[in-house]
Formats: sequence, structure tokens, C-alpha cells
Amino acid sequence: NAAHDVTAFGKGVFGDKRKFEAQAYEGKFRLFDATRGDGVVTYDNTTGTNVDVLSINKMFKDGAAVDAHVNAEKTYDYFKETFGRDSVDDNGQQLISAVHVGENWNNASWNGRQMSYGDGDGERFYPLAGGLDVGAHEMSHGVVQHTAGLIYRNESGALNESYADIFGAMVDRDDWLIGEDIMADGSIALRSLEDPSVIVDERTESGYSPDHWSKRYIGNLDNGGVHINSSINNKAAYLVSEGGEHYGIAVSGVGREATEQIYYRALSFYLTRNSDFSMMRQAAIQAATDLYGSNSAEVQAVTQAYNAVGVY
Ligand code: ASN
Ligand code: ZN
Repeated sequence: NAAHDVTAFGKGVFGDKRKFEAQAYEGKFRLFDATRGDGVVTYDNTTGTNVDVLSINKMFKDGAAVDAHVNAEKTYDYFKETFGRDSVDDNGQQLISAVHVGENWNNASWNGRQMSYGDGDGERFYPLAGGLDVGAHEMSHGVVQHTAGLIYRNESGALNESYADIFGAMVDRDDWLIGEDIMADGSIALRSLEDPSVIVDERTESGYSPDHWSKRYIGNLDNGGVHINSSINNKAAYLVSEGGEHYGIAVSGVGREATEQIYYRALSFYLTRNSDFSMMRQAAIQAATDLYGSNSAEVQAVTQAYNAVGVY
């Protein structure tokens, strides 16, 4: 009666029907998907220890666990199909998620080895596992860790955060917002790549997320503003894809498919642990040159996008 793969079902945090891979295991079923890399596995951390999420039939009842599991599968598939990347380390590393972490915890995180999701307090956030872009953001920190390894402070840290948002917005592709599905307090989202200034961030003195290098945060909070100054690079990535006029500089967008390839190539070939925004500009121009040629619309878009956010 060896463990074997099954297709299972459940409803997510917000009641939508989900289908995913699980495993028949010791007379029950558990959230272990053995079909992707070395596995995608989701645990229940209610007691402070990771335990298997078990079900007596193929219909799983824990919405946060179901969403975390499905979102990890979707993120795995995104990196595999878009870049040929096999999990966060490109060597199949098991994707581990823990749900119900902490007590009404209003956050989610990547600790270098696994995702953790809080249930939110119901006032500010709903269970954070319900956000596909939230899960993709956390797993993308794993990809950054295994590629450029951008150090999590100051400008390199802001680039680390921005990469997590860019891939989050590429996996959850229908908008340029991060966290829109899990806000309980009526606010738009955690971040907007399209227009960072619409998000009120209590950590910045201005209350706004900067959309230009001249507006960057230079204080010590948030590891030197890693979730604040990320918006400068987020806006640049948005402009590369969608185009627009920003502080009087016009950008002709080249679409999401070119944009994700440019940023992934910059991350995996050119950026290093200590890269800053200026090096990001150079890395993206070089990646676009490699992929599309020096006279391409893509190189032009990247150049104009970084001009528009004041990064030279
Ligand atoms: N959710 C946050 C993030 O991924 C957690 C943190 O502040 N490190 O960036
Ligand atoms: Zn992050």
C-alpha cells in the first residue's frame, strides 16, 4: 500500500474550487505533490510545529492549506514553463509551505527554506495564503537567493524586494497589484507596480511609495527601505512592459513576455549580491541586448524606463 499520487480537490480561502496534486498516504490523503521537482508540500503549523495536512477523502477542507498548495504549484509551473527553471534552486528543491503560522499573524515570509503564511487578523488581512501574488512573491525570494543573492538591505535589498514583486505580478498576471486579494481593510493592495504612489505606506515620511529615484527613502527603517524603494524598480519594470509617460519621459512598452525574460536574464547572469539601481539599469540593458539586439525596441524600452525613474 505504497504512497501514490492522486488528483485532489478543495475550496480556497475565498470559497473558489481548486484542483491539485496530492498523495494517498497511510489510508488518508496528504498535501504532497510528488509530480513537480522534489515535491510541493504544504503543512499545518497551528501548533507551532509543521504537521501534514491530512484528509480522509480527496476533498480537502482547509482553505488556507489548499490555496498555499495550489499557489506553490502555479509558481513552480511559472518558473518551469517561462524560464526552464526547476524550482527555486533550479535543482528541484522541495517547495515547502506552512499555513496558520502564528496567532492572527499579518504577514507571510520566506525564511531561506520554506514559505510561512499567517491567517491575518481579519481587520487588516484575510489569510495571506489566499493571495497568489503573495505566495509567488515569497517563492521568488528563493529564486533571488539562488541567483544574484541580492543582500537584503539598502538598494540591493530594494532590488530583492522588487524582483519578488515583479515575479509575483507575472505569476498573478491579471493586474500589476500585489496583495489585492487579501486586504481586509478596504485598501487597494500592498503595492502597485503601475502606480506606487497610490499605496499609502506608513513607514515612509511622505506616506507614499516612491516612483522616482530622487524620492527614495534614505532612513534606517525596513532595512533601509527595502519594501519602499522597491517601488522605484517596480515602476521601471511596469514601464518596460506597458509603456507610458512618466515625469515627461515617454516609454513604448514591449509587453510582459519580453519584460519577464529581460529581468530574469539580468538576475541570473548580471546582478550580484551588492548590485544597486544603477547596476540594475545596466544589467537590464545588457540582458535586453543579448535577447533582442542592441537596436531593439526592448533595449529602447529599458533605457527609457530607467531614465523615467531617474536611474542612470
Ligand atoms: N512579506 C514580507 C516579504 O516577503 C516579509 C518581510 O518583510 N520579510 O518581504
Ligand atoms: Zn518580500
